Formats: sequence, C-alpha cells, structure tokens
Amino acid sequence: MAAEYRFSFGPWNIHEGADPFGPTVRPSIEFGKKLKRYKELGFDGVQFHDDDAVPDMENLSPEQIVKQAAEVKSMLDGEGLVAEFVAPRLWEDPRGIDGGFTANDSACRAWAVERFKRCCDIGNALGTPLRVLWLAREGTYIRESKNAITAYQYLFDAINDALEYDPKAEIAIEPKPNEPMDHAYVPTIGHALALAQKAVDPARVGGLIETAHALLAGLDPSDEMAFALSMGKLWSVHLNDQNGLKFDQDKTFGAANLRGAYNQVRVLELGGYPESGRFVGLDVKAMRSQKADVAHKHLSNSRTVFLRLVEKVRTFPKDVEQQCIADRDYEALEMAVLEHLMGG
Ligand code: 3MF
Ligand code: MG
Repeated sequence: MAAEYRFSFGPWNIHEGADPFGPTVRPSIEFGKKLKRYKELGFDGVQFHDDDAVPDMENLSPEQIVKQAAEVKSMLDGEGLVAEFVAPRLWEDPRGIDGGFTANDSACRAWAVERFKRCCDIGNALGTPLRVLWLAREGTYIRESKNAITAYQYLFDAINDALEYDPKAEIAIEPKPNEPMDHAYVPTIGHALALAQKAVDPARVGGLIETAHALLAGLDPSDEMAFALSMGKLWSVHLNDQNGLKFDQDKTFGAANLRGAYNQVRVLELGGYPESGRFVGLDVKAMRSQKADVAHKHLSNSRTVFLRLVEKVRTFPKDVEQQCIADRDYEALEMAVLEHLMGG
C-alpha cells in the first residue's frame, strides 16, 4: 500500500560535511555516482538547483545551457530517474549577495530575473514544469536597508516575468523565516499563497513546505501543509526535523519529534497527497561526524521512518478516534495516539 509514495532528494543531501565552523570531512562524490545511489536508497526523483544540472551555467550561452541540461536528462533516463524540480541558486553568486530579486542594485535584480529564466529552460530540458523558489537572501540583516514594500513588488514582478517567459512553469515557493538572513521575506506558506493570488496566473504558483522552516517560524508543519493542501497548493514537501529554535538542522525525519512527524504524514494521508503524484522530498543532512561510507543513511532512514509512519496512520483505530471525538475526551485520544506510536 505504502509504496504509492514517491521519494526524492537533491544531490546536496549527499555532501562533504563542511559547516560554518569547519571544513569538509568527507570526499566529494561526483554527480554521476550520486545518481547511482538514488534507486539503491529507494528514491525515484531528483531535485536540482539550476547549477546542480549545469554547473558552469554563468559562463554558457542559453543554447549551451539547454544542451547540457539535455545531457543530464539522458543520464536520468539511463538510471530510470526523473527530475522533480529545478530551483535557481541565486545565493552563491556575488550578484545575489543582497538577495537577487530584491537587491537594491537594479543590475543585480536584472541578473536574478535572467537567471530564473535560464532555470526555467533547464527545467524544461529536464522534463519537469516545477520550479522551486527558496528565497534565501531575499530579506534583510538590517531592516532599514530595504523598503520591504518595494521588495515585495520586485518579487511579484520576478515571478510574473518567469510565468510569462515560460508557459509551462509551475512555481512552488519554499518559505523560510530566517537563515541566512536575519529576517526573510515570505516566511510562511500563508505569505507564499497570498503572493500566488497576485500572480498573472495564480494557478501556476503554489508552495513547498519544509518541516524545519515551519518550526523555525514557530509554526506546526502539519498545519502549514494542511493550509496548502486545502488550497490545492502543496506541490512538494521537504521533510526533515529540527530540535528547537536554532540553526536549520535538517535532521533525519522524525528524529527530534516523532509525533510531529506522524502528524505530517497524517495530514498528507488526509489530503490525498500520494494520489496527487507529487514527490515526498527529504531535505535531510548527514551529521558532520558521519563517516563517508555511511553518509547516506540519513536518506534511507528518513524514508523508512516515513513509511513506518504511513503504516501507523493507516492502522490507527478510527473507531477509537471517533468515539473520543464524540465524547470530547481528548485525553483519551492523546493516550490512544501515544499508545499506537509506542507500539501498544
Ligand atoms: C535551505 C533549503 C534549501 C532548499 C533548496 C531547494 C539547500 O534551508 O531548504 O536546501 O530546499 O535550495 O529549494
Ligand atoms: Mg529545503
């Protein structure tokens, strides 16, 4: 039954272990070798940043970019994999220092819009309409450094430019309230979907919800997902976990809060997510202490936890739930959930 879910991750989820306080601790694995890992680990979908697919894209013409992306598509076909989405990586380029779309420098804003268009070209060459916007540096360290009202207008314009440029594009905004910025624009799915309504084609703008990002905003990830599902706008998820309000940890799904993970799975089940054909993305990070030959377990473990929780959701005694709700005995309901999760 549970096999109907399809899973994805990005090549950045197998990584060398550098953090802001220390260098890499594991050797780099080339992209082709990472691709071989997907099926072994139980994954069918590959998430891309534009430059994961075409690393040197800033030095290539639009035609060369499409040609290289087409080569990557052949590699995916060869492995029986599909591309889930492509996201423009604006935050590593010097022109993205001040945020790209919302930069104060108009030349940087123009660069960001062009880069998003190239990202759309790459998506089409890889055979996916989904573009993900994680608005990494679109925000401020210093509130007075930008006019936030104008910044939101720039964002509307950039999204509309991409929708008009690429009639196939479906843009899923991945909200996050902070990090790397002190405060980021579009911190929640509510912001993202309000923005979608203002787009030239609202039907082509939706959301991707990441567990840790919702938690960092002080919100419940399952309710954030429920909101997007209720609007028909949950187009992907980045499941992981987060132990309190600190840096974005990207821990193994369920590792910090198993019940919170259960509720995310429950809402995906209630919302018919598997039937939508959308991927369950796992945006998880191997611990820096993990040795190189086992630095993929965070991915397979997250998938296993997810599937075990699907079973838990499907086997929860519905009659007990209904009775507890009818009696308004939520203590009993809570205990039934805990017993069920503990295997009782
Ligand atoms: C940052 C993230 C990002 C995005 C990715 C795709 C590196 O907190 O979650 O992962 O998910 O850029 O949009
Ligand atoms: Mg993410």
